[in-house]
Amino acid sequence: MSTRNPDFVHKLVFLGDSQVGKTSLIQRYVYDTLSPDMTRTIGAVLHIKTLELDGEFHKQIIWDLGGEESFAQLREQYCANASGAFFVFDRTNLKSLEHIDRWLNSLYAAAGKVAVVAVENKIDLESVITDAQIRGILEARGLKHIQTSALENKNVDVAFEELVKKIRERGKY
Ligand SMILES: Nc1nc2c(ncn2[C@@H]2O[C@H](COP(=O)(O)OP(=O)(O)OP(=O)(O)O)[C@@H](O)[C@H]2O)c(=O)[nH]1
Ligand SMILES: [Mg+2]
Repeated sequence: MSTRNPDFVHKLVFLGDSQVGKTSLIQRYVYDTLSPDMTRTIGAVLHIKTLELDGEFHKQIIWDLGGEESFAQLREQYCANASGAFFVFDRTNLKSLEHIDRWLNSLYAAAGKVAVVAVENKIDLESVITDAQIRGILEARGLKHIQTSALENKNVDVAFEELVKKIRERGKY
């Protein structure tokens, strides 16, 4: 796969509160591992993975952005020319979903109305958020939602495929 030049290059950013599992999802997707001693992401960390979809090669430049408030300004710079974004929330933490507009507003302000996929992470754990709450918040914002577990490797690759498809569809029209 790496020997062929990509047909497309996408810059993807990971948004969402600290500790929702952004780094874990990326680690799982890119390296198929999960470090037991994961620490908070300081600033921004780059990862690259190529995805083949319908015979086309999509090079994904993946920015893992630390979710802590103190990195807000830095995140804005990394969002500036993003092709798409993941908004990740943690199903054991309602606030991480309720904070959605902070994340989307700063993304859209920096990058314009780019493609977004919402990710409900930690589905291996009991949820404290009802389906109605999730639907209410996400549908009102026109977002599709993927349920993942970085820990158990559930649907992580599906989330990336969804985002690349969404970016690709927008590019066609
Ligand atoms: N049970 C469970 N725990 C998870 C899952 N994904 C991540 N975690 C745990 O959640 C904690 C936070 O994960 P991180 O990936 O560091 O979170 P983050 O969003 O990158 O946090 P910041 O870098 O501070 O923004 C860690 O203890 C992970 O092991 C999951 O799918 N299931
Ligand atoms: Mg992190």
